[in-house]
Amino acid sequence: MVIPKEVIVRQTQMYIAGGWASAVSGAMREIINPFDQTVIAIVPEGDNRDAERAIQAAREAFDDGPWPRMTGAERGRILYHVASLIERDAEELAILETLDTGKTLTESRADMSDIVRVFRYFAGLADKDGGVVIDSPNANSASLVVREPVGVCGQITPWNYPLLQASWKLAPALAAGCTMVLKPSEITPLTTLRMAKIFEEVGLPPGVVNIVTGPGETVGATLAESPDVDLVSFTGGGDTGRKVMRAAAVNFKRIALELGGKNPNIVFADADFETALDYALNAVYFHAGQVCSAGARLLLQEEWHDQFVEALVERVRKIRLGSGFEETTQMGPLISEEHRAKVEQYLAIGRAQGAKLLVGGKRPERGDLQKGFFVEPTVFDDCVSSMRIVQEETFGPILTIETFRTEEEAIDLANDTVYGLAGAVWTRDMARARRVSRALRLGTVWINDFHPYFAQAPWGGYKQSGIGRELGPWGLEEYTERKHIYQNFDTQPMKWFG
Ligand code: TXE
Repeated sequence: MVIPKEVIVRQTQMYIAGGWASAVSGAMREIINPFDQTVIAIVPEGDNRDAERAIQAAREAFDDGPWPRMTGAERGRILYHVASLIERDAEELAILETLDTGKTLTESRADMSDIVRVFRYFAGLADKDGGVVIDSPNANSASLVVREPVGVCGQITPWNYPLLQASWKLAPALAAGCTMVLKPSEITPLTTLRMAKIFEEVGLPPGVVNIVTGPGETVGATLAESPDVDLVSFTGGGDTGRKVMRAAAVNFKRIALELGGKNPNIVFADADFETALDYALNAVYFHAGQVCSAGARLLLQEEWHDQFVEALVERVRKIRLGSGFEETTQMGPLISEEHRAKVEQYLAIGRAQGAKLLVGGKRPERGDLQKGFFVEPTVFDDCVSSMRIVQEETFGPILTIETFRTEEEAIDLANDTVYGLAGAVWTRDMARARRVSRALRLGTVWINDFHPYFAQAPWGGYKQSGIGRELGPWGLEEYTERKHIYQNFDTQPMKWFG
């Protein structure tokens, strides 16, 4: 595929206070295409000073600007406009996302469609909650509970779904009337920066959305710490999540954390064999396994083990690696050299701890893939709960297989991890599906499916997968304060004292 000229960004700037800015330090960072390591753009490498500038812009826009004071319907109208412009520019944004992340263009296009839906959903929700009147303690009074925006939000996003994750945070925060500073991952900022052009085009008041590029340790940490930030929403790894939570304690910020998962995909021997098999592949190898909800743990009922694994491995051998821009490509590279090193470490740990490697487990040999950060899709059989590849998020194309006999055993195995994000149950027995789905300690359970997430449904985890929910009315609630206004209609002295 020939990439249109206008999509190749050579240099871009940050978006602060409604204008384009370089980093205070003047530093720049090269953005690399993970398929061939070419430099696709050069962006400012901001630090705490840039973050502070953006926080002050968001503070002013919140304290004195029009955005929090508009009606929900007015904000909704602007968000509908944002959605239409994303739809208009979807192909350009999808190409940028594939250049920056290596994911297939088909996946990037699907991301853009999801993003449009997210903005439309929150545009529609913006004027739906005008507050409630509650029963008050005496007949001469009235009590009103109203919804107000939390304030200035710090939003920190990862590299696996750069613009999709940004939309999950931006759209509800905007609908609620907040102002914000968003820090995209330092290695995948391009679509988020491009999105700022859309905010400019719709005439969003200056300072409502600010985008600051730069490392987590400076820009991200400043957002988490600053006493001028009222809420921090973070998606990323657990170790960083801990730091964000600690830093947020400075002023008791509201926090929302999405920290990944180690998600069970439970296949009972009464399921639709072909569909369960097909989805098991999609569950784990989509975006090369770099998905927080990746179905990286296949729990297989014993009777089906041999035939299912044989058919699975046959399909895995046929997965076509390549450039995200080739129509035949099914799986792209990993995001970076550093991340591939982490995934390869897990391959070694799996072998050392006695898992049986059935396929993959190494870099591909094909000549045209040598510059990309590829790892072959991998299957480990004979896995047990105590193995690190079963317990820890590898965030790569690694499937582990555990075998169970009974429903109870499947539930125990599935819940035996510190994570609790998502998982699936495959069975034709709907009573069992209901029992198992209720017993799983997960934020999302799919029955006879894997991966559907959409604007109307809450997304977030139990246990160490995070705090809070994104999307749906719950996603809006995260950006909302509730204020109780009590009005006394019978103003007579109380004479309690004196
Ligand atoms: O994530 P980080 P990394 C998991 C996955 C992956 C691991 C590490 O297992 O292998 O995390 O990935 C910013 N204060 N997930 O190191 O560091 C950082 O700049 C504030 C799961 O890339 O968590 C980036 O913008 N912010 C996940 C964002 O945090 C800081 C998706 C996420 O990066 C910071 C990605 C700090 N001190 C990785 N340090 C998911 N839940 O989907 C870094 N950041």
